[in-house]
Order: sequence, then C-alpha cells, then structure tokens
Amino acid sequence: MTDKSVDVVVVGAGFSGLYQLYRLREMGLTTRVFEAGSGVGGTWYWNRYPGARCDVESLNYSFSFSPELEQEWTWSEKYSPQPEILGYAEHVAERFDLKKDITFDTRVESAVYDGDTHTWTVTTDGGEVVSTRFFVMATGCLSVSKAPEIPGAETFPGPIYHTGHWPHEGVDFTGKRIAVIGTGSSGIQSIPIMAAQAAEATIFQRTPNFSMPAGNRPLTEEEVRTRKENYREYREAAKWSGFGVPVPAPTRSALEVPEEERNQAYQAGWDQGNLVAILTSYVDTLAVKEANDTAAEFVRAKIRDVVKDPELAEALSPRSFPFGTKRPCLDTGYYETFNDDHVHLVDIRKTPLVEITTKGVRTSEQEYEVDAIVFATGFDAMTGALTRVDIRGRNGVSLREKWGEGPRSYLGLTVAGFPNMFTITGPSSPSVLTNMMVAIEQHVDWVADCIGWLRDNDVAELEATDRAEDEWVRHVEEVGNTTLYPTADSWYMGSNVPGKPRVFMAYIGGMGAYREKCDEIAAKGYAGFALTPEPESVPA
Ligand code: N01
Repeated sequence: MTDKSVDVVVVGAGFSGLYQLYRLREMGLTTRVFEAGSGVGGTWYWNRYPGARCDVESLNYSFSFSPELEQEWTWSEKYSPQPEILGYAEHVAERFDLKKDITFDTRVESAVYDGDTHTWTVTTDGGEVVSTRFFVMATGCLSVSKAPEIPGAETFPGPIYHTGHWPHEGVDFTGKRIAVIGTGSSGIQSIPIMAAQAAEATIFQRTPNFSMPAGNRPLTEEEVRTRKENYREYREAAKWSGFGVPVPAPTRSALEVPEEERNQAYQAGWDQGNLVAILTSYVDTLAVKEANDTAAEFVRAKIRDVVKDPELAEALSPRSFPFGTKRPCLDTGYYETFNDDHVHLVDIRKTPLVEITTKGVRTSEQEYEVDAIVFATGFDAMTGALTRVDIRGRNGVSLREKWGEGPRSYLGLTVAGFPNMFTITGPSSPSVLTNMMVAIEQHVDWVADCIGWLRDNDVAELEATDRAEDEWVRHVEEVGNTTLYPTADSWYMGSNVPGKPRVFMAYIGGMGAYREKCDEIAAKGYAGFALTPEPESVPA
C-alpha cells in the first residue's frame, strides 16, 4: 500500500539531486527528493572539518546550466572553503525553489521494482512508502564514511570525530592532545589547522600521500570578471576535456624530455597549485611507471626541501604507489606542520594500530594518551551509498548481491536487472576522476533527456541489456589496465575497505570521450537498452 505516487524519486540532495530535481521539474514531472541530512549540499553538508575545501578551483566548480546563476554568484577564493560551497548549494536550492520537493532528515531504506506495473516502491526510515516510475540514486561517491578497523572506540571517554561527519558547531582543540588517524585529502587538509590549535598532535599514518601546496588566495576582481565574461567558452571546453577542467593536452612522453625541462614543467604545475596540470604534463604520467617516477620524485624532493628531519621526510614520502593513482592532495602547510616539535608522526605500517583504549590509541609499540581522536579514514567509496539501500530489481534480485564481486553497470548510469533506475556518477563512469560538477551535469542531463524520450515515445521501461553491460564493464577494465591506477591500493580500487572486491571503479577514458559515447547511445534510440512500450501504446 503506497502513500503516494510520483513520476520520479531522487535519493540525495547534494549537487546531483538538486540539479536532477531542477531538470525534472522543468519537464513537468512530479518528483520527490529524499535527503538524510537536514539541509542540501551532500558532501559539503557533512564534511565540515577544519580546512575543508574543494581542490578543483572555485571558478571551475559550479553549475553551468543557468547563465543567470553564473553571473550572480561570486566566489571569494581560488579554492573556496566548505561553508562557501555549502552556501552556494543553499543558494541554488533557494533560487530555484527546490526545497519544497525535498524531504529532509529522511533516509531511503529500500526500493523494490515491480516488473508488471513498471514501478518502484520506495520506503523511507520514516515509514513513508512512495510509488514511482523512475528511481534515481544521486547519493554521491564519497558519502558513507568508514572508521578504522580497530576495537575499543566505545571505551574512550573523550570525543571521537570523523572528518566525514563533523559537528556543525565546529571543534576547538586548543590545549588538547589529539590523535589523527588517516592521511588522505581530509587528513592532509585538516591536520595543519588542528595541530596548530593542539598542545600535542600525533598523526597515525598508514600510507603517506602525494600532496602539493594549494597556493590558495583571494580571487581578484579581474579574474572573476574575466571568467564571467567567458563562461560559455570555458564551460564548453570543460565539457569535452579529459578531467572536466580544460588544460592543454600533453603531446610528449616524460621520458623523451631532458630532466631540467621536465622539472620546469612540474614546477609550473606546482606553482599554479593545480593537480590536473601536473597529472597531465606528459602523455605517459599515468600510464608508464618510469615516466610516473619522474613526477613522483619531483614531489618527494619537495617534501625533503620542507621537512627538516630527513628521516621524517622519508617517512612522509610516498613510495608504495605511482603518483596520481591514489588521489593526490592539495594542502596548506601540511609538510611544514611536521617541523613543529609538538607534532609527531607514527608510521603504523611499522607499528600497527592495535586498539583504542580508555586513554587513547595503542599501537603494537606503545599507548598514546590523548584527549580527542579524529578519524580521517575516508569512505566506502563509489558503491557504499548504493548498496546501503536495499535495492531489489527485476524478480527481487538485490543490487548488493549482484555487485558481490564488484559493481557492474552500463555507463555507470544504469544496471541490467534494475529497469528505470539511474545512478548519478555511478561506478564505471568518469565521476571521481573528473571535476564532479561537470560529471554531475552530464549525468543528470542524460537521465532527464532519457526520461523525456521515454515519455515522448510511450516507453514504460528501459533496462540495460546484459550484453551492453558486459561490454561496458570490459571496456572500463581494458581502459583502466592501460594506466597505472589498478596497481595501487586505493579507494578507487576498493582496497581501503576490508573484504571489498578489488575492481577499478571509475572510467579513465576521459570526460569528453565518455560524453560522446553517452550521446551516441541516446541518438541511436538508447542502444544497448531493452525498451518495453506502454501497454496502451501496443496495438491490439
Ligand atoms: O579518505 P582517504 P579522505 N587504519 O581514503 C587511512 C575526496 N576529498 O576522506 O591510504 C589506519 O583518501 C588511509 O590509509 P591508506 C577526495 O577524492 C576531496 O581523506 O588506505 N589508517 C588514508 O590515509 C579524496 O580522495 C577533498 O593506507 C586507515 C586515510 O585513512 C576522498 O574524498 C577533500 C585505516 C583515508 O584517506 C577521500 O578522502 C577531502 C585504518 N583502518 C576529500 N583506514 C577535496 O576536494 C583508512 N586509513 C579537497
């Protein structure tokens, strides 16, 4: 028994959900959005840790669908802070009057497909049951946080925080002894600020990461004006670029360039504080180990320049994976922080974490007494938010079971056996390897256009065929295998979550090429999909 019936249910009111709602409403479709948080913004709603910023430049990290929105919104910094990005999400929600169709503080618990009526039945934790023709998971790639896999957290009397769901009122560590576990992007952004407040900061590092200075600063009026004048041209270039950020395409191998010239190219990217610039300096940086080594060594030399103690510099230097194959970071004073006497690094590869105790954190070697603990231990990425909901497709097949050996999808947008369901920036799409705003807009537009086409053509049901899905999965794997990404233990590979299948979960074929492929499939009347007509449109 359902409470209501709508055309589309969207899960999540981050940037994906907001824009999906906007598009569907413009098309005259009734849409309900369910959001677990109390406000919009998704990742920017939850990740309020000190120093949280996006490491795509603000002028690139915004919606392109509304020229008026582009002109009226002004970013303040090169890399704007989390509160400003969240403010932008709120502004979008207000400006387009989106909140009236969003139900906050509500988690979708299950979605079950009925092949006879071509509808999904969606049930929330508040007990609401909604029936819908289309079901869109806009739940984000990094929204299910994970704690370190060690016992004892419940015995620690002080506060334990996770960067991925930080208290809204903020935390002041002044005078406190703190432990931080994890040195990914969230740890690297927050550690300098938390350590500056703390009396003693002990950082537990499992894997050192590559990081470069963000070079953050206020934007000049001139920069903002120039971008506002050139948004159309800029957006077009971003849409067809590899990473969703227009940069000149490399033409040469790192190995054919003299060392001095190569280092000048890396230095130029370094000075810009632009990750993509270094990653794309040469054609083979992400594909050939020897080429990659040149960039990796450039960064390690920078770490040695900054960190005064050579042993500490070496401990902070990544050597176990190629540069760029785990998400590289942008920081403000990260390596400098370790020159302070009250900041300590514990290499937990050498002395593994054993437990959280009533006093703090114990490794195989000693117990560290602290007043507060921060987990900067990341997320069950890409699939976590999708498999957390009990999604059952045709004949009751569960998505969790289907993805037991790794995610399988057609274009990262649809899944065989799960008709009329779409995943925004789902696994096997470019998503996290690109500027997410560009990836989100492309997916949302494709989904909205697809739903519009189905409506106009009296199609009740669209379902990826097994064959199309198999071919896409194979293609994603083949393209991935031309790069160094699969060689790293990264969250891209699922290796940060014990027991998770080892699969490269993103598509590295490039945003532009992927867009072309998606457009082509749509233009061919949704090639690779089985289409079932509306019963009343079938001639008797
Ligand atoms: O998470 P992470 P994150 N015991 O998984 C360690 C985006 N993001 O929240 O590398 C001990 O990168 C783990 O060690 P290891 C961005 O895409 C963007 O920092 O697995 N340690 C690692 O050091 C980013 O990549 C921005 O060996 C454990 C750390 O915890 C993604 O979000 C800002 C452990 C987790 O690093 C995730 O970043 C922030 C354990 N059991 C985030 N488990 C910007 O745009 C994990 N670790 C700026």
